[in-house]
Amino acid sequence: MMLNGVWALEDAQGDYRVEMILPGDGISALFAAGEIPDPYFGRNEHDLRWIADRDWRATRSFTLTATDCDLFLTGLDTIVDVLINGTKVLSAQNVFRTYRVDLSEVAHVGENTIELYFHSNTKEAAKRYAEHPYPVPYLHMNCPIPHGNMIRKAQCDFGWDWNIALAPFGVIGDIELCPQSQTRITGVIVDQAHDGQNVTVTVRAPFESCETRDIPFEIAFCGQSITGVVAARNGVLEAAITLVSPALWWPVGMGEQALHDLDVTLGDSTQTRRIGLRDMAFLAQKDDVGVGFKFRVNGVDTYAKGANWIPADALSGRITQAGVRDLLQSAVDANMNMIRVWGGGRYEPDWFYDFCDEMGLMVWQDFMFACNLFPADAAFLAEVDCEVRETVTRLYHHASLALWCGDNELVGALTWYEESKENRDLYLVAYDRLNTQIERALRAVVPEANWWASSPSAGPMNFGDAWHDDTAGDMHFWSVWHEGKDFEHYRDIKPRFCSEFGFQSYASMDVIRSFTTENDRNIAAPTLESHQKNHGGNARIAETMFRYFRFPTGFDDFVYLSQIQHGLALKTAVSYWRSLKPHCMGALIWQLNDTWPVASWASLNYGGSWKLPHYMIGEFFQPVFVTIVPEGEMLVLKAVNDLREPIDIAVKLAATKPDGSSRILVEVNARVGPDVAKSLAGIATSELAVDEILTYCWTGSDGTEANDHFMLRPYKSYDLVTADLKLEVVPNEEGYEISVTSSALALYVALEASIAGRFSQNVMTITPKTPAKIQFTPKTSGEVPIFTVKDLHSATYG
Ligand code: BMA
Repeated sequence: MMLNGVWALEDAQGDYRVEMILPGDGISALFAAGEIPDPYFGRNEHDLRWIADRDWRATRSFTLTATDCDLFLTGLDTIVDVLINGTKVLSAQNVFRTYRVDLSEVAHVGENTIELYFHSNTKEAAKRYAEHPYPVPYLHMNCPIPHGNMIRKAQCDFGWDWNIALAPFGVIGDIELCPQSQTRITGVIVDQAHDGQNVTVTVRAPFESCETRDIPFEIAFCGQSITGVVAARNGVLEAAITLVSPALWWPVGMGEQALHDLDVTLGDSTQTRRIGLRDMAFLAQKDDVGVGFKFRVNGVDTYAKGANWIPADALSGRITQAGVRDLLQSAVDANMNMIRVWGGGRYEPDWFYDFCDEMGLMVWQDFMFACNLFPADAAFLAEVDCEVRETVTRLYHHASLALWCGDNELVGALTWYEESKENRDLYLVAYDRLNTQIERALRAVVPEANWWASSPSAGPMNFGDAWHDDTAGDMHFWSVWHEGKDFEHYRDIKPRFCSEFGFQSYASMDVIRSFTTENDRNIAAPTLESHQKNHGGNARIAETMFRYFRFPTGFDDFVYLSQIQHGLALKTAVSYWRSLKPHCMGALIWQLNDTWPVASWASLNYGGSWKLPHYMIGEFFQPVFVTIVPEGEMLVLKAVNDLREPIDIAVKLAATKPDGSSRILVEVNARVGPDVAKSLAGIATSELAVDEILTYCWTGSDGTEANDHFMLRPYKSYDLVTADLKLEVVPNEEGYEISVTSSALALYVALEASIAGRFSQNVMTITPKTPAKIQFTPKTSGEVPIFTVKDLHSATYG
C-alpha cells in the first residue's frame, strides 16, 4: 500500500495548515494552497527562507487489516522523526537513504496515524556545526543558507551559483507499506564478464528470511533459468549464467540498446531488473603524457560527449518523470552520449537510470559531496557508509552506469578555506577518511567497480591542482568563465578529459517573461540580478560581449547574444578538444539543465526548451565534424570521425565577405578512418583579406551535411551588412517548414517561435548561395506560430 498522496501539513507553531502531496516538498505545498507566492517569480525567494527555519509536521491515516507489515520510506528530507500512532519509530537523518520500519509492534488493525515530524534542517545543520569539535567550512559564495554540509541533504538546496536557496523539506521518494514476507530480496547486483563472444552474468541477491525450511529460488535471464534451494536465513543468493553471443548494449550512436529482463525469485519474493550487456571499461593508465582517462565500451574506445546533470528542479515536488525524460532526450538529441550526475545534487530515482539505459546515455555518477568540506567523525561516516552501500546496490546493474566518482571538487576545496589553508593536515586527513570510506563501501558491494576518487583529479594519491593539469586525469577547466580568460584560451590546453567547463547565458525570453514584470527586463534590474547566482556573472556576460561583439541593441538582442556567445565559448573548446582525439577522450559541458529560471551555464532552459547554445552543441557534437584549428600562421582544417566505420568526406572552404560574395579556397575529398581526428588541409592566414571570413561546408558518406564559419578577428571588427533575411513558412504534417534566405552573409541566424516547439536546426550561417530549410515541430498542435528571426547584424548593428 502506497502512502503517497494527500497528507495534512502544519507548522509546529500552528500558523499554517495546508494539504501536502507526497512525494513532494513543503514549499510547493504552501504555494499550491495559496499561502505563499510563486518562489520562482521576481525576488520572492528572499521572503521565503523562513519556511526552512521552522519545524513542520505532515500527517495522515491509513487502515490495516493485519499489523505484520513494514514501512519503507525513501528520501526523507532530511532530519525527520516518524511516528506511528504517536510512538516514534524512526529518527531519519539522511535524504539519500531508504529506511525500513517494522510496524508489527506499533500498528493496530483498523485506522492508524502516521506523522512525519520535519525538524528545521537549517537549525539542525547550525546546531551540528556548533557542536562539531572543529569548524567544517562551506562555500559562502554559493550557499546563502549556512552549514548544509553538516547534514546529508542535497548541497545545492542551500543555494549554489545557479540555484535558488530555500533549503526545502519534504519527501523525495515513496512511502510504502508492505506486508512482511517470509523472505525479502534486498538487492540485485549484476556483474558481467565479457570474453569477446560470451558473456557471463553473475547475479548476487542479498536477502533476509525467517523461513525455517530450505527456500527455493529461480533466476531467469535471456531464456535460461537456474533453480535450486538455499538453506541460509540471511545471506546472498548467487548464480551465474553464460550467454553465447548475446545482443549487446551500446552507447547511443554506436549500436542498439538491447535490454533483457532478469527475474530473481526467492521464496515469496521476486525482483526484476532490466539488464544491458556491455563491457564498460574505464581506463586511467599511465602513458607518455601522464595519465589518460577514457571509457572503452565493448572493446571500443568511446569519446564521451555530454554534460553535467543537476537536479531537475530546486523543488522536488515540481519534478515529473515526463519532464526528466524530456531533458535526457534533449541531451541525446544534441548528440550527447554521457551525463554526469554531479555531486552537489542527489542520486536520482531508478527511473532516471532506466531512461539512460533506454537512450544509451552513459552515466558518470558522483557520490553526493561537492565543494564544501565535510565532517569525518564516526557518526557521519557511518551514515555515508549506509548511503553508499544502498546506492551502489540499487544502481550498479544499470547498463548506462559507467563510473563512480567520490566527489566533486573536494580536493581543490581544501585550498579554498582559511581553516583548511591554515591546518591542511587536519582537513586532508578528514577528507581522506571520508573518501576512503566511500571507496570501501563501494568496493564492499562491487569490488571491481569503475572508481575515480574525485573530480577533477590528476590520478590516485595526487592531491594537486587538477583544474589546470592537462596531462593527467580529468580537468575542470574554468579559466575562461571564472578567471575571465579569452575563449581562445581553450586552445591553450590539451585535456585528457574535461569533465567540467562552461559559459553562462540568460534564459530565453519566454522564460524570462515567466518570472519578471515588464520593468524587470533590463540586465541590471534587481530581479535579473537575483536570478543570477554567480557573483559578477551578469557583468562577465556583458564584459565578454565587449571583447567579441558590437553591443546589442535591445534587451532581447542582449539575451540572444548572450546565448550565442555561450555557444561560441563551448564550441571553441569542444571543436579543438575533439580534434585532439585520442589524447583527449571526453568533454562534459557544465551544465545541461536548470533547477529554476536563472541565468546560468545550462544549455537547456528551465522547463526543457532549448537555448540557442543547445542547438550549437548538437552541431559541434555531431559524430562527423569538421573544424578549423589555428596553428601559428596556419589555419588547419580537421575532420573528426567518431563512427566505427570509415567515412568519405567532402569539404569546401571559401573566403566570404560581409556582402556574401565569396571565393573558393580549398576543396578536399578525403577518407577519414574510424574513430580518428585527421588534418585535411591548411591555409595560411595571410590568404584572407582583412574583410574576409572563412565559410566552409562538408558532406559525409554517412549523410552528414553541415556548414560553419571561422573568423580570424573578433566579430566586432568586421563591418557586417544587413542580410535582409526572408522567411517562407509552409505548413506540413509535422509542423512547418521554414526557408530562410539572405541577401548577404548572415551569421548566427536564429529563429524564434511564439509557441513551444523544436527547430530541426537553429543558429545558422546563411549566405545568398546557401539558404537554409528548417523544420519546426510544435510541442502541441493548435495555435499557429509566428516566427521571428535574428542574426548578428540585426542584433548588434542597429
Ligand atoms: C563547478 C561545479 C559547480 C559550479 C560550477 C560553476 O565547479 O562543480 O560547483 O556550479 O562549477 O561554477
